[in-house]
Amino acid sequence: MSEISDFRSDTVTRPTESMRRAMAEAVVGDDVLGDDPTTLKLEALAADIMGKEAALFVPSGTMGNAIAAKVWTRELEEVIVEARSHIYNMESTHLTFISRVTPRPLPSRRGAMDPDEVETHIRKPSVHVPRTSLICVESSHNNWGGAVLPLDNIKALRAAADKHGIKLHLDGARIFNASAASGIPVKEYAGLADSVMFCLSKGLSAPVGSVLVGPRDFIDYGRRVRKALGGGMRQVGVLAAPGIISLTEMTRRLGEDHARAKRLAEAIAGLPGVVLDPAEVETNILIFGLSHPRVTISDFLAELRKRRVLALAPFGGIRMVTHKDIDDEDVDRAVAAFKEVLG
Ligand code: TLP
Repeated sequence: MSEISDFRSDTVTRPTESMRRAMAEAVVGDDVLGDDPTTLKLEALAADIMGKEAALFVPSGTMGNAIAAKVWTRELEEVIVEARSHIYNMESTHLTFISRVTPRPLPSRRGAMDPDEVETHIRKPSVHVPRTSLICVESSHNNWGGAVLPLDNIKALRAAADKHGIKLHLDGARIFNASAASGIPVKEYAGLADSVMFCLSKGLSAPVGSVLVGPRDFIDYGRRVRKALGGGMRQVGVLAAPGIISLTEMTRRLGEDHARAKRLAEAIAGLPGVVLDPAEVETNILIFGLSHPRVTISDFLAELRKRRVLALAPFGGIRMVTHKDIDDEDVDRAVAAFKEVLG
């Protein structure tokens, strides 16, 4: 058990010992000049795992999504996003700020937008209306409590995109969690999208970094956009090295995090005030309501903190995330704290 049981996010994971060793020993060069061997190795590995032509190592998931949107769209265009998606809500409006396109948020069933509804919102350009050029999906879906998008839903959205000649981008920050939960290889998800962004620095425990994958010309132009955004990095092999370990060693342990999230959900679901259906916990994220006669959400988070349990409430619901640095005792500590505070 850690000193503090930090359930705020899987972004809090610390690099493993082998990652720290790999960082110290990484062979490096100037990646802006294209000769950092460790970064080239990470990008080749990522492209191969996802079944795409090329990959680009980026400092953050936000930058990866921002580059994808920028490359796939032009001004006077529109992008279909899911209403609770990270791209729409939590990335500081880069769609308008960088790509200068209009987001068109659509409702969904746990992240899965209705393909017919999506199709009715794909707009042909006219002097009055923008052209829709991109659909963005997210899996696993952060703000839908780690929900995994059904493969059939992505297939139907792919078909709609093809029918109208537009692109499909997958925010796969946690695509390895989706894959671990569904048993569907990441390559199969990636094969349905034109581009995928996935994060190394969440459940996969690398200290920094995400990867954008897609066709060669998309990545070539994306590399220029990354530079323009100030994301060209020099001896960045020291950060790519732990990313390689994320992909070769850390993906296979995600099921453990999912099992702990489930156990936590089952233990707290019946407690006074907790509004949670454990059946909806598919991966490593729990989001639940609190409706208690005495305890408000902010009091509750403060009481948890006193008991060395950290959680967040980003959109009114309480969010708890399991990850490598949460073990069974951390879960027990959290459950005990819940029982004490909620009575
Ligand atoms: N999400 C963060 C916070 O919600 C900001 C987290 O702690 O989970 N896509 C998805 C689905 C994400 O959850 C995140 C990060 C990102 C993109 C952006 O990644 P970063 O933080 O690397 O820019």
